[in-house]
Amino acid sequence: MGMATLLHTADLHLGRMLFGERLLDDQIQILDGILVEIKNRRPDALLIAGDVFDRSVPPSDAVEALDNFLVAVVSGLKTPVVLIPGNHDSADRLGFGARLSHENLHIVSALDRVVLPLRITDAHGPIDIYGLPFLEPARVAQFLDKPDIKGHQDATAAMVDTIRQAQSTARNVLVAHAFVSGGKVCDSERALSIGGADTVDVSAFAGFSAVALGHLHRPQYIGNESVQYAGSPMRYSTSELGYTKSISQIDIDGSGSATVTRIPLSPPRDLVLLEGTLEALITEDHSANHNDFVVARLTDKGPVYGAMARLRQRWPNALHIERVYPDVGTPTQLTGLDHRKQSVQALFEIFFEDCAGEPLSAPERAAFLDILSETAVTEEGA
Ligand SMILES: [Mn+2]
Repeated sequence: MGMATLLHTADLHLGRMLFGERLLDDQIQILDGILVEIKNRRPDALLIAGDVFDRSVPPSDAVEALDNFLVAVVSGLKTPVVLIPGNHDSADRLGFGARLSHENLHIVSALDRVVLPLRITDAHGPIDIYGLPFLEPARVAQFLDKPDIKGHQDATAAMVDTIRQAQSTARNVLVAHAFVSGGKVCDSERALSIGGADTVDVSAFAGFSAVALGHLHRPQYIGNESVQYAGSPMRYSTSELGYTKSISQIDIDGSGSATVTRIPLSPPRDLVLLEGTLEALITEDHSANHNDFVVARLTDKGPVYGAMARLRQRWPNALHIERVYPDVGTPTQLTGLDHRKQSVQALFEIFFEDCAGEPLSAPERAAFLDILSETAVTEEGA
């Protein structure tokens, strides 16, 4: 007993849109859910590991949402917060007021502040929590005056070294935003660098009681429990289905070893993928909730008229429709066949069968010939 408890979240992406839909109201409800967990669990600190906003210049209502949340946590619940920028954030903008931070709001956005920890104390003594903002290797090279620093691996190893040199207590925690080798990616993370290696080996983080990471949107451990991603609190793409979103509770004992518990979050509207014909999606039973964000993968053949309007009668928050086209293999080879000697109808029948995976039906052929004869008349008249 007498352990220190930290709550860890990341990748809030406040202000994000999903298929054109604003998510901020849902994000605010998620933040309210996190507040409830803080109220119930009384952690020694809340760690927010970057990608607080979705864009470097966030919309003003997203800024207001973060402001309200921080006031509720820091002033309302008297819980200290450690906050770092991720690759989606502007470090300079997120660092507004950072130098005025007191012990209860600890924003680490500038490189010269990484050596300044937030200190918490439990029955066994102090624990220092360091923040490492998302690193631009070129800025780190300049800051440390080490021009040989090129990639994320070098930059991270060098900055963590400066933290190690500053350490003054046995138990230390690091909050960082990085792509650690071996992590599982999804579609809603933005690459950290164009070309070049953007991953960091987990060994760069050795020696901390716990490393609270942001960047990857799926909650996951890297190697062992002490190095882990909390994941995003909401699904931001259809590549993030099939598991529960959560925040992490990190408990640190007197010897400095960490145990992690995932606390599930329930989104007000979940993102679901439904596959079937439009008729089946509208009429049959589905496990999705009426208000969920639905991405429909339609298996209908041929055109479907007014699909979104009809889908929204059953699923008012349907966001997007995808079409599944049959896998028809390789196209018919016209080798040995002089296309100039083929009739338009014969060529179209080959084309249609290649696309649709089945030959023209009699009514389809009749419709095609109707259109063809109209076109021929128009062309002669031109
Ligand atoms: Mn992110």
